[in-house]
Amino acid sequence: MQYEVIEIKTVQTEKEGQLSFFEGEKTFPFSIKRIYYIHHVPAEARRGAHAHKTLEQMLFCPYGSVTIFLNNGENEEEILLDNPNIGIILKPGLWRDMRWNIDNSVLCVAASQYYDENDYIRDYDEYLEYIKNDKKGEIK
Ligand code: T46
Repeated sequence: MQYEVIEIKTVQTEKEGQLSFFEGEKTFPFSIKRIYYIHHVPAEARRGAHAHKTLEQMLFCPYGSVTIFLNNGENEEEILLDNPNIGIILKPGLWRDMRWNIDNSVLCVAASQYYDENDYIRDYDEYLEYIKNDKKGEIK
């Protein structure tokens, strides 16, 4: 499946606590055009239910716990983001859902492109058709 779990560099600081950071193209396989974050979400809420045609993203959860469900039309995998030091890079073409496990968890996303609704596929049957054509090399 087209994703990668990465460890976000983290230092134990002299003052209490830890500090995590990432540095543009040193950390990412793409240059960041947009950052957004999702917050004030109650536990058990689900979001997502879409795929992206070209967008690459890095998701991380600096506070709380969010499960990411990935589906490539054949297999499903789930990744638990409950540690601020862990991120997940999602390649284009993956169907994703997110579930909030704890009230007010924050999901942050660094994205390779500006917001463009035309990049979304929000219908699952349309998604299956899209990846079928993609595999035949008809989409580029
Ligand atoms: C994704 C997951 C992880 C904007 O106006 N600008 C933006 O940059 C974004 C991301 C969204 N929006 C608008 C579009 C919708 O009217 O915000 C509204 C909610 O978006 P959506 O329902 O797509 O939110 P999620 O949480 O289902 O999905 C979001 C991202 O949209 C998506 O790219 O991969 O987080």
